[in-house]
Amino acid sequence: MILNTELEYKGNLFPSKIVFYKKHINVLYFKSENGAVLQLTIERDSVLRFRYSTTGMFDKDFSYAITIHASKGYNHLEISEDDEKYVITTSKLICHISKLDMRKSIFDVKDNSLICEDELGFHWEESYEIGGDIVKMSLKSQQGENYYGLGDKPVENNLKGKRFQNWVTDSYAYGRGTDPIYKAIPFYTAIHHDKSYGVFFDNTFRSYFDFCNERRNITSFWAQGGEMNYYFIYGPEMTEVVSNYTDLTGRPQHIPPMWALGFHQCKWSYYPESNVKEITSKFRELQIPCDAIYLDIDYMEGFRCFTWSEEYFPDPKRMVKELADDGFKTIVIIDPGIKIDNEYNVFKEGLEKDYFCKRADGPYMKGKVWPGECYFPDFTSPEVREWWSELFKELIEDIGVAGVWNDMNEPAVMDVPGKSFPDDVRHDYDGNPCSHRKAHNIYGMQMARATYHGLKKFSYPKRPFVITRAAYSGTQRYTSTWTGDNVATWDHLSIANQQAQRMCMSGFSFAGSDIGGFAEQPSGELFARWIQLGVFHPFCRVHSSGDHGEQEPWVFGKTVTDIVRKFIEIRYQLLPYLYTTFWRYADEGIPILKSLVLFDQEDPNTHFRNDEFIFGEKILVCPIIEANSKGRRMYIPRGKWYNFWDNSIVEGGEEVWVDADIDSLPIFVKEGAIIPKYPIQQYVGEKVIEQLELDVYYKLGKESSEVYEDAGDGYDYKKGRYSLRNFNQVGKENSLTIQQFKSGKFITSYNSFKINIHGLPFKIAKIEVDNEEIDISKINGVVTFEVTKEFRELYIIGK
Ligand code: MIG
Repeated sequence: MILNTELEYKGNLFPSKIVFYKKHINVLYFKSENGAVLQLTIERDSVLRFRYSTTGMFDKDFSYAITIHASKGYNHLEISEDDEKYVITTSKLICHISKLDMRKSIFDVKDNSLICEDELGFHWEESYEIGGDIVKMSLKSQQGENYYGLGDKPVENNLKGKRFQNWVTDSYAYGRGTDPIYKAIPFYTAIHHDKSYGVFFDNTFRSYFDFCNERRNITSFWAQGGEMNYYFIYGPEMTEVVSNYTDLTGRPQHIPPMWALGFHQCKWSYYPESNVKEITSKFRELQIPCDAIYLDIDYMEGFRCFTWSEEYFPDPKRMVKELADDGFKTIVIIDPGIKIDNEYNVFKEGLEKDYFCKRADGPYMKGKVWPGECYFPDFTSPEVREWWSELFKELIEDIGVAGVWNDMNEPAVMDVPGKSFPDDVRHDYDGNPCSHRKAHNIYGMQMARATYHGLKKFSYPKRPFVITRAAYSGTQRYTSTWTGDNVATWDHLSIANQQAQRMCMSGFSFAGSDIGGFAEQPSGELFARWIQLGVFHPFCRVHSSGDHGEQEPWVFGKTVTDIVRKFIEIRYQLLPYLYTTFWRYADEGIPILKSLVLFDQEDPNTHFRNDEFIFGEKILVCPIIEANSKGRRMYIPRGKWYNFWDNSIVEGGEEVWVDADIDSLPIFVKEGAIIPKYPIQQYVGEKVIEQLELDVYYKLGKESSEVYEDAGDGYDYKKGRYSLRNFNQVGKENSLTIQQFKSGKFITSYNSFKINIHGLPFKIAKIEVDNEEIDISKINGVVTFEVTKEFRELYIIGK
């Protein structure tokens, strides 16, 4: 008779000595005497994949995170061995694998410096609770090592000393430190001795990361099932690590339509139609730029997806058209729960075709969400995704909705302790049938993916726009995201800043927070400060739960309205700059926001900074996150910076006080930058751009800048119809030269630039454009003149 009710703890098991080795092109196999196998794949010179089996057998190799477009191949691969170890050398790395116990260490090939080494290395625990192995990895933390990344964790940038869990969770009114929340992005970057590497643990089970929390000098990660399967990604620049991670897990499949980078207004909920129109008209009346208006769950008939409430929205097609005529895109919410209702087509079809998730013992997975009792499509089946994508036909093609908002896709279920499906629910997992334990973290991602494909199909030839709440690594290929149900508090303003930076650092740049806070109501001051931060986030939307009053830009009085307008106008002026930055992100995986550690990792001060960040490549922003502030202290990264407001120059490398009363914000421009600006528009496309403004910030020395433009929508840019301008600025004591190199076949609507030169240290004798002299004028110390957009060399000569 078994009386023991405690689970027996069997302790850790380890690979023993290596008794077998074989190589197949770029895949190496090492087998231990006790049957463990390490499969090491050389993905690239700087990317190694470590995959371990405790039984000698591997699962079918399948991942939702890794894109088929990931680059493969290396320049150099050499394998040697001595009595103690195998030595694998690429053009970037050297990896030692100990013959005694399979433990490994990785070095930089350039100087033989140690980058990362196993502590216990791979080990596992046979758990009777889960009826299988908990797979574990532990690494030594090097002296001065710090850690970043992990998606949406609402904590300070630097993760050292903390422990986290990855399990996608609906987290209404989460707070600082709440863990886990909506996303599972098991990727971190590390830095020590000026060198950075990253770890992507591609395991979708509930997983954990411990950064020197449990043990002072040990970083470990483990998962409650699946394989120990991770990618080691080397830099040495942290931006390269992030960019290599997005090479593996993908980048946005296209640039968003430019309007999606405008300002969005949302609330739970705007209805009926007259209310929607009231809101949109008010934006136009008050001349506050806005491109998108959202319909939350109340637009539907009894929360049935793909239906419209006849009472509130009797003629959606007409309404959407009228909104579009006024420059507004309509975006509607779609949740995963399908109401159990035999009169409802989507439900009937899903049932007939057997598309809903089932419990392990047979019946459908039934859960309560907004529509009441629901079944949930199994988005991990390709056939279901295809069906789902077709459901968008009417909404997009016929009614004219421009974007879809996927919510509750953790999946969230009401009135149950785990707030989600039970573990036993079955999933197809693209032909690798499994339980919810494995599919939970990617469920929302697969829903967003199916939604994206629907929109892509039916928006054609326009670009789709999708936003999702739940995500796993790789979701950035399909959609944008927001940080979920935050709260209208000052601390949440700071959390929003951290989360946006962290998402960018984690390869998912198209992110933003509910500006002003979702739960509770902000003061006018908090709202203004949040807008000031939000306009510098890749995704910029005001949203609130609506049960604590209004949250439109004008409800806090005239002063706040004016501040909000002023900052949204700055965003619209900077659209070509943001668009260029987005293009770089989509093309090369360069994060749109850069925490200071990403910007200048060699300056150890940056390893501990939280508030300041770089917007794009050249603009330094630091939000005001306390009430009653007239300014704040902030760290200015090394180099010279122009104060955006008055052109005064500060020398970085230290903390300084910066004035920023309620209508201002610390913003600085890197010297040498050329910042492109559009005129203020009430929405993207309101005006034909007749001139591009270029703000040139003089630098003694060289600096280059880029301006990327295309039609702002559609796919012609993929066929070369884009315009990429490369500007090289060379400043000398008595002259300034700007050279332009242009590529791409897109012809911009404007013919000239308006050039504003800031900070010129000499008096101008003459200006030559491609060797012809031109006239100049001077406004407030800023030298302003016009030149043709075709110029190749601009030469400013001092007296
Ligand atoms: O249970 O659709 O995070 O943005 O407004 C709440 C209503 C469901 C949660 C989302 C929020 C949205 C709300 N949703």
